[in-house]
Amino acid sequence: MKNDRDIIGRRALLRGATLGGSALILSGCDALNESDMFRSALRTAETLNQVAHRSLMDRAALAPEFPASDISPVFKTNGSLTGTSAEYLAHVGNKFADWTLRIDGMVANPMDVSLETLRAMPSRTQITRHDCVEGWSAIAKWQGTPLRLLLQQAGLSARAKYIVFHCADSYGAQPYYESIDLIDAFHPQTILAWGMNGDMLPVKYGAPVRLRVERQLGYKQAKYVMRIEATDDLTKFHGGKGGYWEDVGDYEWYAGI
Ligand SMILES: Nc1nc2c(c(=O)[nH]1)N[C@H]1C(S)=C(S)[C@@H](COP(=O)(O)O)O[C@H]1N2
Ligand SMILES: [Mo]
Repeated sequence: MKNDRDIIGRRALLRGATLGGSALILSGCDALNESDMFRSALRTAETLNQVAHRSLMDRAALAPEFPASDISPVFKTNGSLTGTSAEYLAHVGNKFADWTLRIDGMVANPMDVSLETLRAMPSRTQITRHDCVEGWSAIAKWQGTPLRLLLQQAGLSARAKYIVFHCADSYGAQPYYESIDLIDAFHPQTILAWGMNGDMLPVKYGAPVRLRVERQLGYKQAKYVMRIEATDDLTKFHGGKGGYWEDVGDYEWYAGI
């Protein structure tokens, strides 16, 4: 291939001879590349690639974490303050002793995981800021099981695209639910939190487990998670937009911050 440069050189020279000196600045090495349209399409594709790459890198970035001194003395609550299903209320009465988290859908091994098992798994602790679209923020320390560990144990199907979180509360008439894509599902800060500020997660904050998906807004942080379902199609759930507020309030499905 050492001749390429010579060939290009000769072509450019030939062009130079017929089109004038300006043709010499073309660095094309084949007929296609000599077309302006092709070259500008290539440039666009390159830019798009860079944008895609940059946004993927951005999706992988960590949310800021804070020192313990920044933990908010009062953490506001919003939405449901308890699960509402009869099953959930029975679990509260029983201190979640025989509560289990269902993991199913597009997985090889559907599982029911007890709170004790969840708490015995490797966990992550993070002090992060929760941002609600209604205009308030609060910082808390969350401890929980990385979602990716559960998905790996359950044998997530290669065809799955989204993870749906089914909650134990209805807010108004509709059951609360949320969903995320696999980038967020495998993000290191995406945990099923069972601890808050060093204590067991209180009921008003979503006991026994809530989702923390730290790169997104408050309404994605599903409380009272009872079931995690892997799927390739969000349109089949409830209003079809992938979450309670997405369906009811026309909120964005991807609520990145
Ligand atoms: N199951 C469930 N999860 C939910 C909600 C809810 O009503 N039900 N509200 C959401 C909204 S809008 C916010 S801001 C946060 C509030 O969490 P907090 O009560 O712990 O502050 O939970 C989110 N997750
Ligand atoms: Mo919110």
